[in-house]
Amino acid sequence: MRLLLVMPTGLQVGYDAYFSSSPLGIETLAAHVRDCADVTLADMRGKGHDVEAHADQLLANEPDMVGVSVNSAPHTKYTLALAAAIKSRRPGVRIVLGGQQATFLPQEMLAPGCVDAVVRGEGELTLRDIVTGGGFEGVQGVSWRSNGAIHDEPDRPQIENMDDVLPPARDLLPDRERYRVGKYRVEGLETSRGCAHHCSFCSVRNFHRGRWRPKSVQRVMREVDELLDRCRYPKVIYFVDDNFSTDVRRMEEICRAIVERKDHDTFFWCQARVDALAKRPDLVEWMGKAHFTAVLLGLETPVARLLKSSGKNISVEQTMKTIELLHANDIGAWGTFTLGLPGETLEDAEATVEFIPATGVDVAQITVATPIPGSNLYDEAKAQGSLLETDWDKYDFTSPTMKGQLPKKKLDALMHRAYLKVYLSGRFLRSMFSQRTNLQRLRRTMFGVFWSWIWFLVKEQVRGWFGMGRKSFQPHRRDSPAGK
Ligand code: B12
Ligand code: SF4
Repeated sequence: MRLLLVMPTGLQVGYDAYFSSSPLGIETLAAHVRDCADVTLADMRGKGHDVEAHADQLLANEPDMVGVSVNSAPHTKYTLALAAAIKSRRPGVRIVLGGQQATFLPQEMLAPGCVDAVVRGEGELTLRDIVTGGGFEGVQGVSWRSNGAIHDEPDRPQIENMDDVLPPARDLLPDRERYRVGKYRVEGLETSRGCAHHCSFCSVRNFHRGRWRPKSVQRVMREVDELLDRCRYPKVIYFVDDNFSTDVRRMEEICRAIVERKDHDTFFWCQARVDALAKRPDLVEWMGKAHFTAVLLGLETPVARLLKSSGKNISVEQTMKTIELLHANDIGAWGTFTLGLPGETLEDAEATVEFIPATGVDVAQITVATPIPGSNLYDEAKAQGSLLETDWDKYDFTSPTMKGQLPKKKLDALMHRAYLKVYLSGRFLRSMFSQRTNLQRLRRTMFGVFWSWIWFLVKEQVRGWFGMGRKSFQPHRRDSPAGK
């Protein structure tokens, strides 16, 4: 079987322009089926939005099956339009979707009739069963469509031993130079799956059924070594785990193991929680020694009421303490902040905007609370009838999508004010002239990213004036796809 796995693009004002990490999902899936299928990978991010041209390009190798990773809301409409374009050219090609967004919306993905199956949850074993068995019927974890009817097979048990997950087939996407943040080459590495916390706006907990499953330290280090030795020294290894600090003892072991690998000049990034780091100065010291240079922290808002109601359950004290510890070890703090949480008043939003520069973060990323499928926020907003938007292209994480959120113009103004305060501050500007520390280098990189974002906004504005604003993908409806 010729299997093509695709990472789609989306319309969001998002990362694609400045932070593109390799598509670990399809690379990992490929590793699990390459012995029983002829697998190729295609990463469509940053390649425009012409689905018709993309369909021609993707069909050039004559695949029998196309699998698309619908990991985030803004990929949805592009993917469905691409599926329709593929089916109109080659009705016999089977199309399978997977990823976070597809998992929680199988009916919506299958209803238009261009997609044959959705793989729910992690896909390694399910895709292998599909490829070796040649069909969808009876395969655990699949929702599939036949003659207009949708069938949901039972859930598949999760992989128990995470060491059984094979390293991603990075060799199938040989152009690694394109995976970078600013000027740095990036390689993603997954050391665990899931998170035990309950943040209302996050889908990770439900996707991984409330469990956190780690790979062993030895297994993680084998992959680190492979990247350091064989992948021409990525400048940044980004541990993509949603919460790398779930088990702080394991985290320290990984840091110690990295310190033992002296012969490299790679930086490490991860995502962690401030309640875990604030009480472990010794661990943050190990992180510094291991050359961690950025830690992504969900800081959200300083408003205690909202931190509680969103289930984040951290405190401003933990935030300030963690950033102080990180800075003391020359590690950058990448703060993500949220406007528009349910119950937020204008005063609360203003407080968040003031808080962002006051934290001293080295990267600020502000999003508007968005009810993504799989999150409690989505279920509640749906139950309360407070979803404003059903167009997935509007789920761009900078726009209001729920009743009660501030209008787009006001949210934009608040975000821009905070960004300007952070990125035009004295410490950022000073980092332009000195590049001695990791903090200065990170700020300099992010300053460049900030300007590419400003440039993007200016271009959008100008396109808007000339009526050339972003177009939404048109929904495609085919009640009975050929070949069914
Ligand atoms: C690393 C990461 C990124 C990286 C790289 C993204 C990438 N696509 O590789 C960066 C920083 C660039 C990024 C950006 C964004 N991200 Co992101 N990201 C993640 C993160 C933390 C890990 C993804 C990962 O590599 N996992 C490891 C691999 C092995 O797992 P996987 O991709 O899930 O694939 C498995 C299954 O999903 C399934 N599967 C996936 N695809 C397919 C396809 C087929 C055919 C099959 C059968 C199975 C299958 O099988 C795979 C193996 O088990 C996830 C959270 C998470 N835990 O998934 C968020 C997450 C996917 N991102 C999210 C968001 C919102 C974004 C942004 C939109 C943020 C923004 N404001 O712009 C952008 C989108 C940019 C883009 N075009 O991708 C959300 C999506 C929620 C949603 N429903 O919309 C998530 C779920 C985090 C969250 N809960 O908020 N992201
Ligand atoms: S936002 Fe982070 S801490 Fe909260 S549930 Fe999601 S992964 Fe866990």
